[in-house]
Amino acid sequence: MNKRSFWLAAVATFLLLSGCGTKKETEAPGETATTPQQPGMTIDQATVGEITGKINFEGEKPKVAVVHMDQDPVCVSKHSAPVHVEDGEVNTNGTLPNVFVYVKEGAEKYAFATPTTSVTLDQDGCMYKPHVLGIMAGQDLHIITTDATTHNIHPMPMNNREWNESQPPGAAPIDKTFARAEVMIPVKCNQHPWMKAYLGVLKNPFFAVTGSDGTFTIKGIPPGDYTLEAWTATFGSQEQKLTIAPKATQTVNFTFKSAGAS
Ligand SMILES: [Cu+2]
Repeated sequence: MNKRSFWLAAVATFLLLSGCGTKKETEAPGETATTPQQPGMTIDQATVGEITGKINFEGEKPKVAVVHMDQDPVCVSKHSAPVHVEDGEVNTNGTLPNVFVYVKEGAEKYAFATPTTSVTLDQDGCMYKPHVLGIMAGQDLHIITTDATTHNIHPMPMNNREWNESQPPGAAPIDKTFARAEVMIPVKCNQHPWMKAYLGVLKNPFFAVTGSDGTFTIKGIPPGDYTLEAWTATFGSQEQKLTIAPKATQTVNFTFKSAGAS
């Protein structure tokens, strides 16, 4: 190697190394494992505001199928009325339940401690309760069963470790964590093909799931610019940008349409 090519190689090596360093610092949120102790801005609780809104639905309501549990009499015996598929369900007031609404962008600069409380996923009547739930990366997911039959919980992540575990009647709860942000992780039961849940894993605590009135409220958000996403299992996802002023309540509504509606 002559002197010139030595220096070229040295410069190239330096550029390569410094390039790698820059990439790491600008890594998109959700791509790295959670480190609760990572530095970040603390939130001034005196200035926080909130986002509230409603998830509306326009068009013809889809007909939701009845769940057939005949393969397991234990499941059937827990229900006195027909059970309907929860995906595609529309509330009587024309809003959507089970919508995961969350701050997708804008909260990355803050430090959030991993909650010490757990989030419970129950298996009751061979249905997951709740159907859609939010949890923070690293937070405990506490899985319980009140059914006299064996379930096999099987989350199917793209960005976290996949696993499946059996839980026979009377078994101890199963506790799990998800290291990385991921919206959404579908959960199925390997024993009962109709059982479905969705898990939204975030690095921030700014999320909510709509219920039978289709509304949501997310509190404790510092003033700033954000992207809010509303995720649905059936009708796609929508985003809106918004600005929260100090101590302000910002209303953000979404409208989803049935397939075929314009
Ligand atoms: Cu099951």
